[in-house]
Amino acid sequence: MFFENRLKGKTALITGATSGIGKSCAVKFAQLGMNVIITGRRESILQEIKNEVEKNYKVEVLTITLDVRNAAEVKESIDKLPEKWKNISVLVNNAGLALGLEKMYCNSIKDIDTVIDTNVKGLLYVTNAVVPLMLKRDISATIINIGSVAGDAAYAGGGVYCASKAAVKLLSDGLRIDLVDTKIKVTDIKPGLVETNFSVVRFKGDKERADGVYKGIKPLTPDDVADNVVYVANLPENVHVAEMTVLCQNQADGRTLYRLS
Ligand code: NDP
Ligand code: 8X3
Repeated sequence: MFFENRLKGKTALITGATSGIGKSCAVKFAQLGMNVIITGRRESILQEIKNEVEKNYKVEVLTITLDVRNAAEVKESIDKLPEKWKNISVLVNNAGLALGLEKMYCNSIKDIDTVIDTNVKGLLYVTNAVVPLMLKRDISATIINIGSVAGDAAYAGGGVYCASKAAVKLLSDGLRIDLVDTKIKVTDIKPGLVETNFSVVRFKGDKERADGVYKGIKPLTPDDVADNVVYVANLPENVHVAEMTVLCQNQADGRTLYRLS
């Protein structure tokens, strides 16, 4: 290990831990000896991950089945955490999605609501439930929001998703300002293309179309992003990374890619 492990014995809460980046974060935190609260909508998958992680690492895993769009459910789940699980040092706001790639004025209202409610309002609901716990305990803590390079500039058909990730950037900045007199740090991690279930969800189960997104490039893996999440969470108290852009090889920004044929 090339760094001092400052995370052992601490607790992380990760939203959207049933898949992709969130799941990798849970496993990597556990590898470093953190107890993890994993959340998502799919209860059976959360349970499978808990079993796998607890079998492989000497940590405890708590599962919470929740939809981040449901403000009351989020608040109640956090409020009723057993006391020892309320000592959250790291919050990873990761749950999120894109739906479709058609022109913005062709997006269904349902899809627009789902993306904004999950990526923007869900992040706020979870953050607002967890920050008071951190403040009450006066602990050094890190909130890591998973934004995206999609939030830097819009691309065709991505307007709603891009706007939601631009909101993640500004919510991260605003929270960092509001917490400047505390021991809580806020980081917006902005990945480029990561091969997860993201594109399958975006294209509503069309796996062939989803695979096409990553054709001719070597995309990031969820573990690559999780490595950076762990790096940020593990930094010494005095080091505050505001924003981190993580791209794959041959990606220059959210819109510029060089595909090998
Ligand atoms: P996945 O589809 O693999 O994972 C998404 C996760 O979000 C799942 O665990 C899903 O859990 C959860 N989720 C979705 N909606 C909700 C909801 N309403 N309530 C609770 N959990 C929810 O995709 P990724 O791992 O790629 O995505 C993770 C984050 O990374 C997202 O915010 C995405 O925008 C961002 N990102 C992804 C990039 C990529 O190229 N893949 C690049 C940049 C950013 P469940 O279905 O069980 O509820
Ligand atoms: C996900 C990356 O380029 O598909 O945020 O929007 S992209």
